[in-house]
Amino acid sequence: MDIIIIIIIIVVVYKTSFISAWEVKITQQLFDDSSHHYFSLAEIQFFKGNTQLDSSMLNCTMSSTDDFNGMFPSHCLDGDLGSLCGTYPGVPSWISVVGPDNMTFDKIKIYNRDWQDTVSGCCAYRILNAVVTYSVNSDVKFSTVLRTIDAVYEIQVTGSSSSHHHYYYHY
Ligand SMILES: [Ca+2]
Repeated sequence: MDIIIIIIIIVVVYKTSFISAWEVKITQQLFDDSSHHYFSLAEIQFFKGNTQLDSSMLNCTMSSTDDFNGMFPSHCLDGDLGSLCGTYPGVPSWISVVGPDNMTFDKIKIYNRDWQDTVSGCCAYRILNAVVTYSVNSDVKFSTVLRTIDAVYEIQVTGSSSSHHHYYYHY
């Protein structure tokens, strides 16, 4: 009897923790090895107003990890704009960030690889045509396509809709 109760509690806690999560997923819809449509990003940040969410409360996973170059998933959220997270060539790529439902945000910032100089730097084009999807409890609230090659992408999140803005850094 006690074991049954414990199992029920575990199931309830598991389901509650699963349900109370949001996910932002960046998916490369193209898959072309010759064009290197996988990811290498510098950072993904979330803001409520001007306040950045505590990234230590978020979790990043990826479709694969470029271990050889040390592009671990944690590097998407480590606050270091010089450390890269990256997937490995050869598989369709996605990068997912999951956070608790009580951490709300209204802006996502995605720092592309070599965001300081996307012209002479490496590989900014890899993110082109990626789809950014925001979902709560696996229910998709919006998705937007990154149709330009930018240094930093800003995605405004308002209610169930979004607007996609982008801008460039100039040095
Ligand atoms: Ca980083």
